[in-house]
Amino acid sequence: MWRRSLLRAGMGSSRIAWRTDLQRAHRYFHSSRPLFVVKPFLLADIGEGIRECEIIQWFVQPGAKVQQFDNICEVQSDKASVEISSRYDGVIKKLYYDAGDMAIVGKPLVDIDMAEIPEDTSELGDVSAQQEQSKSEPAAAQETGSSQIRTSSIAEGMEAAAMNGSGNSGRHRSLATPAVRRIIRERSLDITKITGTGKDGRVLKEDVERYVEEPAEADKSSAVAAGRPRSAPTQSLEEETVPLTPMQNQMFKAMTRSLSIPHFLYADEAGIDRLVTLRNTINKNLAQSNDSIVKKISFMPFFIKAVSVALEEYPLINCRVDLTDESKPKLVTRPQHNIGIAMDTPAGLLVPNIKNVQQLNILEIAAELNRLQAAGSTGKLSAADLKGGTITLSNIGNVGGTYVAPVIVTSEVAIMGIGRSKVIPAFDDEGAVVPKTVVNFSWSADHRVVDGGTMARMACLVKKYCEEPELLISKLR
Ligand code: CO6
Repeated sequence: MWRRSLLRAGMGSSRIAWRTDLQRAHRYFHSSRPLFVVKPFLLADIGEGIRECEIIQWFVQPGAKVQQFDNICEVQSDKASVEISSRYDGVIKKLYYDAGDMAIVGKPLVDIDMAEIPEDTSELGDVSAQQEQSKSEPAAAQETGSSQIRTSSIAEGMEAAAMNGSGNSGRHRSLATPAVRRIIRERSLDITKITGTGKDGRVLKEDVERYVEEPAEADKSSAVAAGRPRSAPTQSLEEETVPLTPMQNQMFKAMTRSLSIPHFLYADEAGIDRLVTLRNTINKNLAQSNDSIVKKISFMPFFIKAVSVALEEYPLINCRVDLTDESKPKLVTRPQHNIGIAMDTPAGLLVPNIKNVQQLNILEIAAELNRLQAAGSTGKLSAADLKGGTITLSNIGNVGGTYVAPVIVTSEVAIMGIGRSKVIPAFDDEGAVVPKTVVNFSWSADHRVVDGGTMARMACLVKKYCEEPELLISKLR
């Protein structure tokens, strides 16, 4: 999904440049081959200012023969996963990284020996053949003589990985199609721990699903890293060191950057009985309506709209801090209310945003929230869904917990936390005890640019719109 937008953002043009280069290299290759010998193949600039990428997996190992455009490895940056293909024909001499390492843009990825093309290629792992095989699914129809060579070289690759004791650091991970690998990555699983039941041990989608339901004992450590609950108590009392999942790596970097922001927390309680009544009325009607694509709404669309309407009065809370010139910090105002929603997905925390909330009504917000939730739960959020947020809401209420102190990202100046609503005893105007539905709203703001008074006033307005939703509705266009 990210790959598509990355291609649009620049990969496409760099591929074209490579191709022209290639054509030149190809001609040269045939006329003066001995001059090239071993050539380091550098990790090219993949755009968007990306300086390093994680090596997700290698498709080659030392000794493998490659041709131009054969895939060498798959890398993952902050924004996308990309398959890197060879610019040259030759034989891989050296891999500079293990899977899981961070590769630096502009530095060597592999060494390719362009002179060493053996006469009898059947002795080498043929990468193009391996890739062809791993792309075709199901693989049952591979019966030709050449496919036997492929099969053995793939088997060698897997054996080598096993001999390396290769978990994440293996040089050549187990077989799976790119689609299955993506599912594995999104769920932060380790492919080497999943028993593949496809041809030559290929990991199939159903193997992943079976594994998720009943993870093998050996994978307890990756379950720990991904923060999933353990299904059974472990016998081992030894400490383990496990790598961060790709999602944790991103979270680690984003939250480390957030440390540069001096946060303050402001919290209050809102009584939402009228909102509960309004929502019930709307949901009753939606359930009977054939017109609406939304069949039920949660409280979130109201909270989101309340924030957007309040932002009209407090645009500072929708700004970002521009530190391009650190000696002269600036504020960038943003007319769009692209409201980020912290989402608890199978892959971990993701924050897609609903664009231009200022132009949407409650049902339109609900429809977009449903779309993002469905995309989040199936690993289909796009780069566009994740980019461009201007403020975030983090509702922990569906998971549980009354209070939350959320953390701001560097492209925003505030975030709202929402706890689980509950019914408490309260006094009415006559002093009688009555049931009251309350929810805790908390706000973290960047104290470099937002003062407590401004945040409190904005928070009180959001609370008012949630306590008196008729007022919110009166503001809708
Ligand atoms: N109170 C009571 N009930 C709630 C609440 C609250 N706050 N929120 C949801 N729910 C109910 C909701 O009404 C649904 O119940 P029914 O109406 O009976 O169907 C049910 O929980 C499920 O709601 P759902 O989650 O499907 O929809 P909702 O629109 O409320 O929330 C979401 C969407 C994407 C926000 C949510 O699904 C989600 O992923 N929340 C977790 C967000 C998260 O992980 N935040 C932590 C980020 S890290 O902030 C952070 C500082 C740290 C802690």
